[in-house]
Amino acid sequence: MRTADLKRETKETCIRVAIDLDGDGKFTGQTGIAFFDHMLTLLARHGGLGLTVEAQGDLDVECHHTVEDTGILFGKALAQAAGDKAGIRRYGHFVLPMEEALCECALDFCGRPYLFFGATFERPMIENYATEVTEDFFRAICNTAGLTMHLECRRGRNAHHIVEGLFKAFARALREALETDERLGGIPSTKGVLD
Ligand SMILES: [Mn+2]
Repeated sequence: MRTADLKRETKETCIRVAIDLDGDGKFTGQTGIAFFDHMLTLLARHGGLGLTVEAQGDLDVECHHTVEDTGILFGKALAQAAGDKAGIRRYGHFVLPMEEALCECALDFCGRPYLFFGATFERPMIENYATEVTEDFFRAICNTAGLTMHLECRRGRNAHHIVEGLFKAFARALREALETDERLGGIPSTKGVLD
């Protein structure tokens, strides 16, 4: 079973993330940020994940702690559920059109954290979601999951489309990287270990 169920509590947030890498594409839970829930819903759907996120954060301060801490825990859960990564493809790549926005994600589930993030937003807020925390969310995932990732928006106008395109491109690339490929066999590294 490629699953994990983690909880993290600080003075700023209390979050539970449960993940099933071979899940039914369903998201359950809530974060108090409707647009972020919308993103997590499509992350589960396009990532082929079972995903539960129950987050209670200091939204009276702003959304940053809640979104970033969810990323920290999502990344930890991802790493735990993937285990030693035996038999997975390891790499994933997707170029995703979302109307006028074109987003690209290339990732390597190699154990080493790195993020290049290339997207800017004309609109700072989508309701109570600050578009700038999109980078913080994905950076937190890369740091705790040990993902090397290049995530960018080649072009786009509407902030909703750009953020959604980034989440969907990540979801599809992640799904590919997590798929098993028996021809690769064992740990997909000539080094013999992915950490
Ligand atoms: Mn949408």
